Amino acid sequence: MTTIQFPDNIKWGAATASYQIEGAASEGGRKPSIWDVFSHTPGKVRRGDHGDEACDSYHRYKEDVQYLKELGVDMYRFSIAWPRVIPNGTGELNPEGVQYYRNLINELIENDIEPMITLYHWDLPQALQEKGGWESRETIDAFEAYAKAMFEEFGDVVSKWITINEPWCASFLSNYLGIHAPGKTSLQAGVDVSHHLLVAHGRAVKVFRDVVPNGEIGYAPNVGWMEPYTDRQEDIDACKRAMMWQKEWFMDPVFKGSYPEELVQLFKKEGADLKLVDGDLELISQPIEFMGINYYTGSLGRYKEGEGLFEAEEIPLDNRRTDIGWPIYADGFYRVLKDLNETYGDVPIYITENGACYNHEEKDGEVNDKERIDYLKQHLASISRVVEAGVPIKGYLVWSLLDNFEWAFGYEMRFGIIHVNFRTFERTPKDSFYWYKQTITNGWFEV
Ligand code: IFM
Repeated sequence: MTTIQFPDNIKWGAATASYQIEGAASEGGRKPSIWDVFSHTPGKVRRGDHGDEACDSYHRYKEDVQYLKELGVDMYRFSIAWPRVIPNGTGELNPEGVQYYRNLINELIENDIEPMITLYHWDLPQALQEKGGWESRETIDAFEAYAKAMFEEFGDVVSKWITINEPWCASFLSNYLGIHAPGKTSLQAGVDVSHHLLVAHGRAVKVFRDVVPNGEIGYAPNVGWMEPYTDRQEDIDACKRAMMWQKEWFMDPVFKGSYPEELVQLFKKEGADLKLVDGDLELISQPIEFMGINYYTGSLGRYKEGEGLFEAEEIPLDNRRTDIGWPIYADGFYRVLKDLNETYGDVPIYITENGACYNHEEKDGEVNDKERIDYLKQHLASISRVVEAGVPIKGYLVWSLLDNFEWAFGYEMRFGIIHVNFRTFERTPKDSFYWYKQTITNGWFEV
C-alpha cells in the first residue's frame, strides 16, 4: 500500500452549474437562456432532454447543502443563472432571482461551506442572443453590468469568484463545432466569441477591484493534454498546435497580454480574423488571483495530413475510457499542470472541475461506482505529485456534486458523486461520495 497525501491547507470542494441542476426554468421571473431554446430544438440534445426541471435544486438547495455538509467540503462552486437575476440580459434586477442565490449563499455560510461563484456557465439570456449574443460587443457591456450587480449584491459575503467557465466550450464548441448552444458552425463566430468572452472577463475583473477590493477572482478554462506519439518533430508540432487551441489561445492573452501568433495566422488562413480593439489586451491581462483548471481527458497525438484544423490525430493511450467515451489519462493531468506552471509561472491554481462519467444506476439505496473511485484516485494522485513538484494547487473541486443535465448528452451521462433519479429527484450518495468524504477527512488515501 502507498499513501497519497495532501497538504493540510488544500481546500476540498464540489462543483455544479445553474442550468445543469436548478430546473424551475420559468419560475421566479426567470426567462429563457440560449440553452432553453437550444435544448427545446429537436435534434440538438439526446432524447430531447432539457433543463426545465433538471435536478430541481432550485427547490431542493437546502437538501443539497446538507449533502455538502455531510461530505465535509470546504467549498461549493455553483453558477448564477444570468436570466434568473436579469431576465432580459440588461436592465432591472429580478428580486426573486437574487433572493434565491442569497438564500443559497446564506445556507452555505451557516453550514461552514465557502461559496465560490461562477458568473457565466453558458446560460446566456436568450434576449441577448437575439441581439447577436457573444458575437456582439454589446454583450460584453451587458456582462460587465451583470457582474457588477452580482459583486454589489454578494461581494460582502462571497470572496471567491470565477468570471467565465470553459471559454473554449462557450466559443468554439458552441459557435464553430455547433455542438453546444447557440449551435453555430462558423469559425469566424468562434474566434469572435472567444475574444469577446476574454474581454468580458477583463471588464469584470476591473469592476471587481472597486467593488470587492479584498476578493479573489479568476476564470476556469478547460484543458486536455496531448502527448506526442513519437519524438518526431512533426508529432511534437502537431500536439503543440492542438494544445494551443485550448491552452495558449485562452491563457496567453490573460497571462502574457498577447494571442499566439501561429494560431492567429492559422485562423486567418481559414478565413477567420481576430478583431482586436485598442485596449482589449490590457483589459484581458489584468492580474487575477488564481487560475481555475478543468481537466477530464487526454491522449497521444500524431501528425496526420489534413486531419482537422491542426493536422493532429488523437490516439488514446490505451482502451480505458469513461462512459462518455473520453480516454482516461491521469498522467496528462500532472503534465498539463506542470506545463502551465512552467509557462505562466506560479499562478495559484484551483482545480475547478475534475471527475468522471459513469452511468451506474441505484440499486437498493446504493450506487457502486468503483470505476469513478478509481478515476478519482488516479487523478488525485496526479494532484499530489504536482503539489510535491512545487505547483501551487490551492484546491480541488470534484465535478460534480449531482448527476445532472450533461448538455448535448442530456441526462444519459452521469458525472455526480450523488445519484439523481430524474423522475422523483431522489438523491442517493454513491460509493464515490463516501470515498471522497473519507479522503477529505483524512487528507490522504491509500492505493
Ligand atoms: O458538465 C460539464 C460542465 O458543465 C463543464 N465542464 C465539463 C463537464 C463535463 O462535461
